[in-house]
Amino acid sequence: MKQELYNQFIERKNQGKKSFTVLIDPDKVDAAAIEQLVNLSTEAKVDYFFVGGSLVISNHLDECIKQIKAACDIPVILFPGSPSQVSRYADALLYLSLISGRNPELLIGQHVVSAPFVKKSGLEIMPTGYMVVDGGAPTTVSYISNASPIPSDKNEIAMCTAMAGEMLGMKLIYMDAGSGAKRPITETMIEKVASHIECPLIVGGGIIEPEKAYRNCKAGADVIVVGNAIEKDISLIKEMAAAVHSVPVNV
Ligand code: 1GP
Repeated sequence: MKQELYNQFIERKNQGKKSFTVLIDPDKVDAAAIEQLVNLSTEAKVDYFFVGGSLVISNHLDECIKQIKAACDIPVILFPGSPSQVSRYADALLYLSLISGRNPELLIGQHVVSAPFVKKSGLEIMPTGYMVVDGGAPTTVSYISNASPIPSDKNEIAMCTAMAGEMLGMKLIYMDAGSGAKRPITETMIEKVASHIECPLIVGGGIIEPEKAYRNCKAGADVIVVGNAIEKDISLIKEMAAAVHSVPVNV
């Protein structure tokens, strides 16, 4: 199986380099918006695009990705809310298992059904332990997943969940307070999780200030994901990327 992008994640982690990711929800962008996002992201040296959403209603996922790929070299990684969100035009796929929930469909069920189709896509597959943490309001992901999030102050539960995910073979851990969360994940929880796993840690959900992105990285996040805040104010791309990239390398 392909490991190109994953190796880049590991290399960056080993070098102590933090990465900034812009989340693009295909339902919320048209061609003009994609062009603007790509231009600003290239200027700001954004490291990755995640493309996906809990619900993708429109059917222009392929077109959206083709447009991004034609306009820049920033890798496009699918962040699918359902097995239908697979596009062979992307570079890789976060193969998410909702390890914080107890809904067997999202732990393994949907994977079984879509496995031949996913394999055939030829995409680089990144096995990801997906952990939803309570963000202070019901988000689309918590409703759709029909699974309770980890309470925001239960750092030990988060830590044990991430450890179990890694020992089960997950190559990435993604802690998400959900898109548009009122409260992003605390630095104490990030620190607790990061200090007990070796694989790269992705953190997202409700991050609206560059300072918070910076503090999350200092606490141990390797990749910061921002969607909503950028949809509201596109100029944040530059500030967010600069904040994440300004975290000192801990050699
Ligand atoms: C959601 O982690 C992502 O799955 C990003 O969240 O849209 O709140 O930035 P926001």
